[in-house]
Amino acid sequence: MRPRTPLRTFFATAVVVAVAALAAPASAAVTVSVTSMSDPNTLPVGQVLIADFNDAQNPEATLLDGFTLDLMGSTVGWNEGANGYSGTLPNDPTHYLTIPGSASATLFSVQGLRSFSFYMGSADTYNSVRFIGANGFDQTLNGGQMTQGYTGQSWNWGARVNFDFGGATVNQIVLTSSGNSFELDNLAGAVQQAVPEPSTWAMLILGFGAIGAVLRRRRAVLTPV
Ligand SMILES: [Ca+2]
Ligand SMILES: [Ca+2]
Repeated sequence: MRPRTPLRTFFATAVVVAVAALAAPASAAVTVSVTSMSDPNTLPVGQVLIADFNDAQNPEATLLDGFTLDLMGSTVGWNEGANGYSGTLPNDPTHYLTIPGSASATLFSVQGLRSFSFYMGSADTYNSVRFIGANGFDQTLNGGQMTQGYTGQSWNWGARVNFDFGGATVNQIVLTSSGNSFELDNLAGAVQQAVPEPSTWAMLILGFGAIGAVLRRRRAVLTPV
């Protein structure tokens, strides 16, 4: 058996990674976890902040790179807790997102997300979140499905709600409410690492093969017989 040179090991690893990238799960399930009364600024391990809504004048522009947000009837920074339709978020004195009845907000991710979370208050039965991703992934969670059954609407209840996509990649998240209101802040997520397209992998693998052939030929020339 030929010794495994570093180049051959790298080539074998590249093939394994390429196969894993092509085998994305088509029907993974969303797993929900809820951390009640958490600090609004504490994020799950591996996630980064996407939006904090603290710039109430320009919330659709103050996002992590690679994300866009459409606020369709939703509001940011309007007298939270005193406008007649927003509840307050405990331990969170900053501006946050309010989705009133019949409104929505949609977050788009260029690279996609492996998981997503937000800090939420005053949980209602009529709040919902829909996750849309690659390979037909499309799942919606309503009311208590997001909050492990709690829909008591208390302004003293606050929690970080975390969604794991079970290996799927989600590019679009639609937050909606059919009543007043869905209140949330500090959107966060684990961004999918950039994976080359299959055609790029083919070029890379062909390139590795060419380099290997050159090295073998050079070794054959240099090795005394
Ligand atoms: Ca905020
Ligand atoms: Ca609410």
